[in-house]
Amino acid sequence: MAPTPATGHLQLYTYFRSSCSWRVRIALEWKGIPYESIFVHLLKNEQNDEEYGQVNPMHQVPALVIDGQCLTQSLPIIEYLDDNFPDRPLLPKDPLQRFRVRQICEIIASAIQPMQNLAVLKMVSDYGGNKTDFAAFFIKKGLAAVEAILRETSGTYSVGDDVTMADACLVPQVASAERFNVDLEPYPNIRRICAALSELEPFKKAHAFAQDDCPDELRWSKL
Ligand SMILES: N[C@@H](CCC(=O)N[C@@H](CS)C(=O)NCC(=O)O)C(=O)O
Repeated sequence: MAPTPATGHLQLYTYFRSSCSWRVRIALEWKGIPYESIFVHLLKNEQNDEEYGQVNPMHQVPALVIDGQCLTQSLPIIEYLDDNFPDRPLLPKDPLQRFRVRQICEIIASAIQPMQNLAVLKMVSDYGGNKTDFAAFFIKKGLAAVEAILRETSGTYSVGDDVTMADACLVPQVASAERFNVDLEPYPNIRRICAALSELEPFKKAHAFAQDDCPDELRWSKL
């Protein structure tokens, strides 16, 4: 199916390693929607610049500027894209399947990602905690729950045989798990699905290591 042309110039405020930005990049690439990346360097704290606060008062990425609107929060952004660019849908029509997709997304977006977020981990360290152990605890708990759901819902991908928003959340989350040295052995369905997704061109293009703001030592095109 031919991708829907964009209605205007889209700008994505993004950081290569940000799992939330990565989700939106997957959705844009999946639908073949052209966009311009505006890089916000999280480790240089650019998200907390006053100027960026005008874009996203939460001082987080991603933010998507589309048709004069500035959208924040990755999951509503993906749903907005799905509504406005309905080709290659990321949400199933069947209500139960749609529920399963959102259920998986919610675990990743609400129960895992906030616990590995930069600002949260900085505070864990500031209070004397071990930030890697802290993040890994919540990643393992969340991935175990996702794995249990996938045993019932997955086909080739997370929910059935079509790529969905759940897959757009899963791939970046698994990359974060690897960064926090979480052993993925206990999650065979997650590993199988991510391997299948990694073969797809839109997932390759959206990958952290394919981004122009990725440092040369990690960037695929420079290796
Ligand atoms: N719920 C938000 C979370 C956004 C978020 O936490 N973004 C992270 C990167 S994945 C961020 O910008 N962190 C900056 C910080 O912690 O200072 C979404 O889904 O877009």
